[in-house]
Amino acid sequence: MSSDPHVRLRPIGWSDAPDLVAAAGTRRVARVTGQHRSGYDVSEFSGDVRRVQPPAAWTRPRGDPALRAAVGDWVVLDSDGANIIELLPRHALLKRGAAGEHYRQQLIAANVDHVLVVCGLDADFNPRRIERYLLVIQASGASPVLVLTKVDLLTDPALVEGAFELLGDVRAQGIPIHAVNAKSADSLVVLHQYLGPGKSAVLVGSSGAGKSTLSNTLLGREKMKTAAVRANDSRGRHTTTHRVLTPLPQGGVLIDTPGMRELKLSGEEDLADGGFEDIEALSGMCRFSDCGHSNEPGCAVNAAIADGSLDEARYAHYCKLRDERDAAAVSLAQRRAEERSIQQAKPRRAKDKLGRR
Ligand SMILES: Nc1nc2c(ncn2[C@@H]2O[C@H](COP(=O)(O)OP(=O)(O)OP(=O)(O)O)[C@@H](O)[C@H]2O)c(=O)[nH]1
Ligand SMILES: [Mg+2]
Ligand SMILES: [Zn+2]
Repeated sequence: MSSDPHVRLRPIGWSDAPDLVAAAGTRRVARVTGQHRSGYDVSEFSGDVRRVQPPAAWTRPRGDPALRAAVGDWVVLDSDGANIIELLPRHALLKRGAAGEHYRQQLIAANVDHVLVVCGLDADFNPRRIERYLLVIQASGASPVLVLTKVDLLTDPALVEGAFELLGDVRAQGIPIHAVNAKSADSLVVLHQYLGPGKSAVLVGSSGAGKSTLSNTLLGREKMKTAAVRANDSRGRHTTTHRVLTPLPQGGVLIDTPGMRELKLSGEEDLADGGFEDIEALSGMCRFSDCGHSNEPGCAVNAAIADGSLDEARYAHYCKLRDERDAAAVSLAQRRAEERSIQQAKPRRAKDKLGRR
């Protein structure tokens, strides 16, 4: 037997992070590659897939979803390899607010080093949506990379330049941007710096952006199904329906995800770190500390809009994101308080029952 218990995990992205190694010990470790109603898919080595069952606590409807495994997580299995018994510590977690009446968070991927935001250079191109993605990624602990696909469809190079110009704020944050043809392996060589042994990346973006096409080209085989977008508006058909983690031939892993209709903020985003540092700083320079930036005298925000140093549309977008983040943060706090009171009520209820006997 090998003296290195994690040798088979390295090709599926094991990073030898000290806290992970310490928590795993010599137990049976696997990586979550898929999540289904009937259980989790996990791999103990490259090419392996096994359907396992989660601990009972994870199947209860309430409770913090971040305490359950997501695709990309490392978990400890029981000795038969049939059940997950523990979730190992993670270094990054990408999540969003889930659509629906009640506030919930949805986990997108865990333990990723890079989040590749995939956006087509067709009607999918939308700088405001990209800014929203970057804000959500900022809270994840992973680094964002912007991948603009379908560059081969643009016959005029000026159009590509125009797209880069519209992403000035993104570039100013130092976020890398690559324009690629997702169907060409040569074109994707620029992405190899984010992939490789010990590294994990996830692809996010709207349906039809080319996430699965990109996955297949990097994999060198047609593992993922792809489908043509609608001609009139470049919208995809939600071809990918589950998140899937796949080891790459050059090492490391890539997670493909279903196209997102809407990316709601989770409430944990920091606007200053998420690309709006300048606006947050300006707000601090107004004469009144509680300035609403409407008609107050000495308002630094209005002054910046007036002298053209702050784009009004960008400011409006910032306000929208800030209000959404604040509302989500209130819901998140309420949700956590409810969960705490349920947790605290449990032992009391058990005691009541014992007392009645
Ligand atoms: N010409 C060209 N076509 C591309 C490129 N990337 C993707 N496509 C095409 O765009 C369509 C949608 O690609 P998919 O890979 O299925 O998109 P997706 O992001 O996985 O979509 P969902 O699974 O629905 O979220 C397919 O017809 C691809 O062939 C590209 O860089 N160039
Ligand atoms: Mg897809
Ligand atoms: Zn002000």
